[in-house]
This record gives sequence, structure tokens and C-alpha cells, in this order.
Amino acid sequence: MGILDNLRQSVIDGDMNHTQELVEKAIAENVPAEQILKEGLISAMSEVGRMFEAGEFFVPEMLIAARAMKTGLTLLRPHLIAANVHAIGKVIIGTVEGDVHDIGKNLVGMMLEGAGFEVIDLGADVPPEKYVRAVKEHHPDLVACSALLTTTMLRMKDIILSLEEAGLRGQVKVMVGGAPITESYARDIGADLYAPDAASAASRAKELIFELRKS
Ligand code: B1M
Repeated sequence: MGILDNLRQSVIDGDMNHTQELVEKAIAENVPAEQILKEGLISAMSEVGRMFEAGEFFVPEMLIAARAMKTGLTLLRPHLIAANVHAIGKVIIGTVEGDVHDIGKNLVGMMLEGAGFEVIDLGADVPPEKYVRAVKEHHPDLVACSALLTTTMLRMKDIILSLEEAGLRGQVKVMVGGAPITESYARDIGADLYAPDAASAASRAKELIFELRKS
């Protein structure tokens, strides 16, 4: 097996130390940063997403793999910047106001990073004005909102309304998710995208971005 196959497997196995060693080795051997990203880290996370959807992986395994991926990405990031490698899109993510649950949101953020997105994490308990400010500052392609409570899921609609009021709604797509959210709720509040879990959040966001780039 080549170094990138080993790297891919170490991320799938969630072996942070080995991932770190292999990224360092690949950089030292002058493997292009973009190739390390695509064939090592992104390829691993898309396999992790597939395994999760197939019921072969559960949340803990996915979290551990995502952490290994993040370690590798942190080491690789300066080399990607130096090589002028761009992310496939930019996402602002947060858990809505009044809600402190952030484990699912963090996992969604990590899977999006693993799919090649730049992710700006606003944290938890994020009021609509903070999303609006972040959209003005960072110009993302996607605003991703997570909610875990039936009481706080209502705040998602406020975020969409605030983006409309600020004249920003046409510039960004909105993705919503979290345990109480359904496809029909997402449609009712005017969101563009819904995903039931972190793996599909990454794959659906990627599909949407490719559709947008085509049109
Ligand atoms: Co809370 N809590 N909690 N809690 N808590 C739930 C959500 C609850 C279902 C437990 C229960 O009663 N059975 C219940 C909600 C009931 C309801 O509204 N229907 C509940 C409650 C009531 C509360 C409090 C009100 C309790 C109290 O104080 N009386 C309180 C609220 C605090 C607040 O937010 N203001 C509270 C507090 C907490 C803790 C702080 C103790 C802790 C959170 C710690 C943290 O996140 N840092 C906590 C926890 C851990 C849970 C449970 C046990 C686990 C949540 C979790 O992390 N799951 C939860 C019960 C449960 O879910 N079994 C519960 C793992 C995580 C990976 O899954 O977040 O669902 P999840 O994310 C998934 C998908 O939903 C999806 O992808 C993820 C991974 O595949 N997803 C997205 C999530 N966001 C997405 C965004 C997307 C797309 C997909 O696109 C943008």
C-alpha cells in the first residue's frame, strides 16, 4: 500500500497519531498537498460517510475518524494555502439561539471539512444577528443551523427571516438539521437543504455546491 492509502486507512481507523505521522511523511516526501487532501483525507471521510449510511459505522466511530481527519488537516492547512488550494465552498455553522447542544453540530462541521469545505464555526446558542453578521463578514455559500430541542428549532425560521431582512437570503443557501428536524419542517420554514445526519449533510452540501457551480 502507498502512503496515501495508509493515510486514508489511518483516518478511517481513527488513529490520530498515525494520521499525523503519515501526513508529515507525505509532506516530507513532497507529495502535493492537494493530493494528500483529496486521496488521503477527503477520500477517507467519504468512505466513513458511506460506512455510516450503510450502518457499518456509528456516531462514535465517525467522531473518532473525524478527529483524526482534523489533526491531519491542521498539519496540511499551511501547505494547502502555500499551494493555493481552495476549499470547494465556505460554510457558516452554528447551533441556534437557546440551544447548547453542540456534539452533532461539531460532527456535521467536521464532516463538511472532510468533504473539502472551509467551515466557520459560530459555536452554540447563536442568535440570528450573529449569523447575519457572519454572512456579511465571510460571504459563505451555505449557512448551516443545528437544533436539538423542539423549543429551539423554531429559531431556525428567525434566522431565515433575519437573512431576508438583511437582504442576504439570495446570496446564501440555508441547511438545517438536528434530531427534531424533518424534511417537511425544513421545507415549511423555507430552508434550502435538510440532512438527517452528518454524513448526508456533507454529501448533500457537496451536491448543492456542484449544482450551483454548474448553473
Ligand atoms: Co439535552 N436534550 N438537554 N443535553 N440531550 C436531548 C436533545 C433530549 C432529546 C433528551 C431527552 O429528553 N430524551 C431532550 C430534548 C427534548 C425535546 O426537545 N424534544 C433534551 C433536553 C430536554 C435538554 C434540557 C432542556 C434538559 C434540562 O436542562 N432540563 C437541556 C437544554 C439545554 C439547552 O440547550 N438550553 C439539555 C442539556 C443537555 C446537556 C448540556 C447536558 C448535553 C449537551 C452537551 C453538548 O452538546 N455539549 C445534552 C445531551 C448530551 C443530550 C442528548 C443525551 C444527546 C445529544 C447528542 O449529542 N447526541 C440528547 C438525547 C439524545 O439525542 N439521545 C438530549 C449525539 C449527536 C451526534 O447527535 O446531536 O442528534 P445529534 O446530531 C446528529 C443529527 O441530529 C444530525 O447529525 C448529527 C450526527 O449524525 N444533525 C444535523 C445535527 N445537527 C445537524 C445539522 C445539519 C444536519 C444534520 O445541518 C445543518
